[in-house]
Amino acid sequence: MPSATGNKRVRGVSVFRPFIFGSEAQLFDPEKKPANAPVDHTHQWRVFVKGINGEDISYWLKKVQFKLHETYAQNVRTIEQPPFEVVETGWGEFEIQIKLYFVPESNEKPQTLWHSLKLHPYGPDAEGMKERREVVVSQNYEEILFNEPVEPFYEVLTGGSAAGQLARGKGKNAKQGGQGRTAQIPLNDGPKNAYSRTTENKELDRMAEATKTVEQMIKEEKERLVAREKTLAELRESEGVPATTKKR
Ligand code: SLL
Repeated sequence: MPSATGNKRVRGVSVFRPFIFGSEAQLFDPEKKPANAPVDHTHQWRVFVKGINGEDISYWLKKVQFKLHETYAQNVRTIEQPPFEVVETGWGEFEIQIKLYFVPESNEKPQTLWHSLKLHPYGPDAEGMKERREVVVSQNYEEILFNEPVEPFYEVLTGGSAAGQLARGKGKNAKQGGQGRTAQIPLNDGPKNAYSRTTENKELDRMAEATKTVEQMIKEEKERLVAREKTLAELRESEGVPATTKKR
């Protein structure tokens, strides 16, 4: 059904939004097995869809439907607000269907992802990890690309400002995305982002320092000039030359 909020697309623009989806699982602590867990269950797990560094993604993601294995009662779980996750217990691994529903302004169809729930440690130290009952994390970084979003959604994505346009330029195939809703750079720098508000502030401090130095130099130069003019005036006076020459 077409959205009532507007269908005009922003031509030549793609906006992407990053997110993480995956699971975390842990073998029950033999002493602390949840009382309500069925006897054959061995693990506690969680499947989720979330923003990067805890970023709220609910401004573009409206709800998430997780489809669990049929062995689960009410195996279709719809989560309408963050955290978009299902916490469960179980004994076996299976494929989870994750369906992303976007906010109504988007006029976008839902998109489906698949995640393999991992309960058992894998990799070179699998045995050691099992021994230590380490949390088994299996997650993926993903980016959703909205090609030529409808205008109201574009507004939502970019925080209602044209600032997003500055991120990577406007025009055909321009891609926008990143941490926030605008082109604002991240707070701190890291291995993946050399530019942050911290580095920007440092740069501003350096510029303020440099400005101060330059102002001091100008002040000193002016003082020298005044002193020279004074000397010149004195010389002229001693030679009987008028200190100032009137323009005619
Ligand atoms: C397997 N193909 O055989 C998979 C199926 C099913 C997992 C795994 C608990 C269900 C319940 C549960 O862990 N199901 O008892 O509610 O490994």
